Amino acid sequence: MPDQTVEDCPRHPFHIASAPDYLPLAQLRCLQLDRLREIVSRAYANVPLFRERCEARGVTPSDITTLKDIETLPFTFKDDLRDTYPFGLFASPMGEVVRLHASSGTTGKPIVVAYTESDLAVWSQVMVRTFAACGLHQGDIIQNAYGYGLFTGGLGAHYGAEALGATVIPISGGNTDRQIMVMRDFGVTAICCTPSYFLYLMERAVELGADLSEQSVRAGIFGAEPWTEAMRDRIQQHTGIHAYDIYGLSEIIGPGVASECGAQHGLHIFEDHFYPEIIDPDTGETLPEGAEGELVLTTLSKQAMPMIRYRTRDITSLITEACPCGRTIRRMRRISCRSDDMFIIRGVNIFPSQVETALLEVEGAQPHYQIELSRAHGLDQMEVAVEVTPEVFSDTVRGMEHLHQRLSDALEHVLGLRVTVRLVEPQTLKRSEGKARRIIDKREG
Ligand code: DLL
Repeated sequence: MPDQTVEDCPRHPFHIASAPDYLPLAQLRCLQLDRLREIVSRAYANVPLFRERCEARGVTPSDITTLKDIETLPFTFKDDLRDTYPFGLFASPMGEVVRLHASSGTTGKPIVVAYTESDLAVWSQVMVRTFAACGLHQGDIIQNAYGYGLFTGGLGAHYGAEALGATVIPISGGNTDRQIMVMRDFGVTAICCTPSYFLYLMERAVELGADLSEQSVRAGIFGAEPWTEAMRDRIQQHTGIHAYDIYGLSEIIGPGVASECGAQHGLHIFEDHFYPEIIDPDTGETLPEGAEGELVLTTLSKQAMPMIRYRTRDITSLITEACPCGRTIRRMRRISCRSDDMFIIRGVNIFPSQVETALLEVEGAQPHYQIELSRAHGLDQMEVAVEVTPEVFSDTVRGMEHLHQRLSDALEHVLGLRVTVRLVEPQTLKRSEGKARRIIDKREG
């Protein structure tokens, strides 16, 4: 193009690392099949548990000749990681493992995950693609408030931000007042943290007179816990930033499995590395594309710890239509819940995200809430504690009663049953610096 001038070139050229997001589908499927065959052979040769399970089913790596053949392979469960703790599923000798992370279980031992040098390179690349999909580029100043340490959030986002060419501030989680000072003084343009921690930052910023809507930050890269569209609306309206949803899990790599793009409608799965299936969580049957079920992921390139058909327990569905952004890799809907988080009250299945959606519809309620489950006389009880705004709190008793009524009605409408609502003063519920703890289950057994 001899006439091309510097002015004609995009200021932030298409990031080369994002190229696999746009592969023609036929090429992508061939790449996936090649990688699948290779990773299955690797796991079969090096991971005794996987080989035994394949043998029990009578399948060998050479039987995998199409992508659909993945359905003949055995699942891997979180308990497999616990049962083989700490290193039982590794497929590389320790001399090739250059990093370990761990995910703290609520009970007992954590699960341990491993990376070779090439795994770390893939991780950085998928994080570059995540940031690029969220509109970030060289020159951005990224405040990384995901926790550093054994949690994958901090270091995963860190190396991705550096590989993007952005400036990363490795502040980690917590120390909220300092976060706000840094955000303002360093001219931060994007922040990475859990959505619940960002809510806390928003609240504290107002108290400190550092309104985020007046600052340079334009994007939030939020993940590691479920959140709702209603929560996104709140965050975007109050701060003017774009709030993007990113998804990942330690067992697969950490953050960098899937990310929203500018369309903010579904998360693109980096499926040249992480092959998705949606199954019926009860029967294990593969569901037709578009149906909601449990996300199962296979790592197509992970060397140190290949995960074949890993049961994530996260509930979602794949979006079948093409995305306006032009990426060809498939999208999944935001994770509505983990199947483990669902609870049953008086025969009704309830997901915490339904509670959040209902609460945020009601003016006067804050996005700070907690669900408490208890058992009285053999019956399960559910109470939702929700903070009210300072205006409502200083209002008349009638005003509070009115809000109480509206919240009870909104919850009944969404959940299909009447639950107890407890209005609490602003700032009484514990704020999270990482993943929020929304449910306190006091039922024994
Ligand atoms: O949370 C990795 C991560 C770090 C993802 C930073 C995004 C950003 P784990 O601690 O192993 O890893 O927790 C994984 O968190 O199975 C989901 O249940 C949940 N989760 C992660 N991202 C989202 C999200 C990291 N965007 C578990 N929406 C997963 C809903 C999410 N749930």
